[in-house]
Amino acid sequence: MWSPEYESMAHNRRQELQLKRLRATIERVYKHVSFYRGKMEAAGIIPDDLQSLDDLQYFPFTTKDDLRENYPFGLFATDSDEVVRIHASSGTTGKMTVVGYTKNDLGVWAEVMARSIASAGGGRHDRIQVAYGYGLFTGGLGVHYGAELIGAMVIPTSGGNTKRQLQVMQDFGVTMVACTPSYALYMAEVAAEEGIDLHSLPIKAGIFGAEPWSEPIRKRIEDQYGIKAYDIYGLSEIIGPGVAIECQEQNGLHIAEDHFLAEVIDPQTERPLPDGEKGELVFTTLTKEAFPLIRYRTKDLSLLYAEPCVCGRTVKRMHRILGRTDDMLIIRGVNVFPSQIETVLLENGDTAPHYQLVVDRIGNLDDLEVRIEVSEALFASEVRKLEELGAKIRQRIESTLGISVRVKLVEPKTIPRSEGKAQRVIDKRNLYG
Ligand code: DLL
Repeated sequence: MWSPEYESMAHNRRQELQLKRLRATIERVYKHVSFYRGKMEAAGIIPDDLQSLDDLQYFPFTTKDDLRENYPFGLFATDSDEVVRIHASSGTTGKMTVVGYTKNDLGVWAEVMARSIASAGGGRHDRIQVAYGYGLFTGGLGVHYGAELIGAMVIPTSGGNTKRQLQVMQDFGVTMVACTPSYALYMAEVAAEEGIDLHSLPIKAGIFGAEPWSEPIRKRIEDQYGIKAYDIYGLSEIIGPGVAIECQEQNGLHIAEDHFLAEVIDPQTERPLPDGEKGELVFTTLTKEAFPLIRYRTKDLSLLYAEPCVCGRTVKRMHRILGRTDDMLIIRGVNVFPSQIETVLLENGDTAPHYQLVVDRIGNLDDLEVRIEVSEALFASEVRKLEELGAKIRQRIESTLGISVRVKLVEPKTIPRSEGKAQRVIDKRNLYG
């Protein structure tokens, strides 16, 4: 364990620590963020009403829409001079979800990531290839600083350039890799094509997350590399990777509960559910300075276990993610909302508002096909015109999403109409097992 005093703390002592930190966080946001003050006032509640951890249920939730409405820095709780890093991820429409970190926040993040790496069996003797993207995405830099803190040799390859990744993996004696599970599968496929025997390499473990994956995918990765594959969970809003990770038991993800307080709620009634019941994960940050969040609705479905783990950690565990309450897709590690594509299509006068997204995994790579109906007049026009339109739409979607897509213009009235909720997305990947 990287921080045994926190990871295996007695239950009642942790609760005392959580309450102390929670009260300080709520007081801070009440004082410094008008959004929270307004919401608490509207709910007729003040920070002093929080006398126990249980009282948190009376405080208002925060949603991704709230982040969007306060874009970019409206929810920050410190002066911008204190902010030393920004990250961002896709929002539901045009606007990104922007998050900020003080020096102290980066310290907390490195700490929870160091714990995560240790939980996956890593330490200062390891050589960790970080093949999550570096940039606004939190994956690359998040793992990077945790790996440095632990004293490992960090190899920041970032995503892409698969042949070079494999060369690094072989030549540098990589012992751990961190990337999305789908990229791990793709690298294994390319390794097989290149005649690289992954089993002969010293690599022993991988830290995989940022997208849903299932037990069969874990088994496949473990077999193909001859490693243990650990599930790591996190989201930019809460900190990035490192919110929770599996231990050697691979039986639920240990939540860094001294920094992030987890609840599971019924997404319909919004009432907290007891441990063991499936619902939507809600997190409250306990130590974040620049961007604290109170009761953030993740839209990720899971359940919590309170029993201590045989590994000695006493924190609560969460089940691997079981689905989402919304239509967010994760395609090649990038969060994609159908509404982002819809926005692009509506800006374009030539297409009907009927579209469908077909997602599949071809080989080991995610593939997104955007099917769009065109108007009768356009469909009857020259092929060249249609091709130009397709290319234009593709470019716009790609620049919005940051991933490549295929656009297929289809005949009028061929996309099924619905009488209720339109089925915009056909996801053939079966990601949740
Ligand atoms: O994906 C942070 C991260 C980076 C986690 C590297 C793990 C490893 P976002 O881009 O904000 O942050 O996306 C967060 O990704 O709400 C989940 O829906 C999904 N997600 C993240 N980890 C997992 C996982 C990063 N292990 C969103 N299993 C979250 C399933 C995951 N879904």
